[in-house]
Amino acid sequence: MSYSDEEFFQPGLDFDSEKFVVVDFDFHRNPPASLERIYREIPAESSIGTWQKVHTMTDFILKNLSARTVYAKKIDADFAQIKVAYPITLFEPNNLPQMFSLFAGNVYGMNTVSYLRITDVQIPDELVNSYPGPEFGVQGIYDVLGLKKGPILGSIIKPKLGSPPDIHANTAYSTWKGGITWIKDDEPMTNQDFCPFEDRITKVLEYADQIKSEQGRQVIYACNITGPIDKMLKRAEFVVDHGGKCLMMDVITVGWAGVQFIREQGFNLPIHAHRAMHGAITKHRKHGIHMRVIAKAFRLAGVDGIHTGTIYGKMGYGELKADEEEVYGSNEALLSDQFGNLKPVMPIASGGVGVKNIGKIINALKPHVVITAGGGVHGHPNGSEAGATSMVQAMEAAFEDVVEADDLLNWAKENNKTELHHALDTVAAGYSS
Ligand code: CAP
Ligand code: MG
Repeated sequence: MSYSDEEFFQPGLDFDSEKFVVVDFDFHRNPPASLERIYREIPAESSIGTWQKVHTMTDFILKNLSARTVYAKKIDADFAQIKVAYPITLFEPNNLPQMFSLFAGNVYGMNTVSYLRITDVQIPDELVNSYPGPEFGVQGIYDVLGLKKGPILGSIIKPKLGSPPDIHANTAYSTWKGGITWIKDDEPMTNQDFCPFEDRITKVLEYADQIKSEQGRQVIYACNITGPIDKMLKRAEFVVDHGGKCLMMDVITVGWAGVQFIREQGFNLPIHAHRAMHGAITKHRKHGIHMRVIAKAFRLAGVDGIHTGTIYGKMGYGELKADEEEVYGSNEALLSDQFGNLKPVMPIASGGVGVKNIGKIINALKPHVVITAGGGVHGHPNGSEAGATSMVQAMEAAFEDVVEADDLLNWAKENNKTELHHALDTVAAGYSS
């Protein structure tokens, strides 16, 4: 029988967790394949094996390099959960593409599984520490901003695309003026004819300097450098040369190698990781890769903040328990102090954030979180500055445990928070499906 070698299936094996990467898989079989066959096939096909014994296999390889299922739990006739231990020697240090080609590669294509989902990964410190990890991390971000802790309020320039550089920059200025600290380009905004990168960056950074002199506070503009690696390199250099304080990349579409490359150029700027397209990988409950695994991977690569969801916004499963599990699980992966010597990464909460739900988001995710709102700021009837101030006021209310919409309206009236009052009165101040 294919995959018959006992090495691939050793439930209860006593192994040194410092010498093995352990991957948690959920899988649904594709009949007639049996669960028992797949207990062996997944470790075999994601390490040294294939469907047929080969004359070139040696005992040494089989005994020392085979991945092995060390735990298997049958949930029902078609669904099982397994843990597969991979000898650390299978992994090239500091190489994310190879890591995912190994345990998240061919196994997804096998015709014996109908669904396959990686739900977690445990990586020994020896391998974790072969990666650079974040240069700044949570504390480094606070240091750049001169803050003791979060939450940090942010915004995304809207419309998502289309504004020319001067409008884009002026929107950023108004939003900072209203009290927001962290401004980012939207994920598909890179270097289009309607808003050339260098013109946009220059104009926005001029306003960042103006805010610093007017308000005496450091603000952040996360400049989206997303693109082919040579273009990202030039764009990052441009941001550095013009006094920028933060680089942004769409890390899923840029890819493991692109992120590792930019991180290892040593630009000495925080990296804001947008996760556009993650839903194609993380969203299906039976198939794909849990966001906490993606979060761990980009912590290895060395981003300083990454989007992981809001629980209460427009992204996610639209089911509270599932959204809590995903966001809390991902943020724990980012903030855990049990991840080699790597610094913690700042969770970024975005998507459908408005004055009506930011209080719940703050209470769920504080203190270490950047919360960014696009529509929730720029949809304010009195403009972006008022929208920004309404978000600041909603955060003040949350610190006084005033979170629910009706209480917020009374609080706004009693405390003469007109921008929040208007936001609550006149706009859908928080996404609802
Ligand atoms: C939010 C946003 C964010 C996504 C990211 C957008 O805008 O700018 O990119 O929400 O989602 O383009 O939709 P709004 P996630 O504030 O107007 O919703 O953080 O889940 O990856
Ligand atoms: Mg966006």
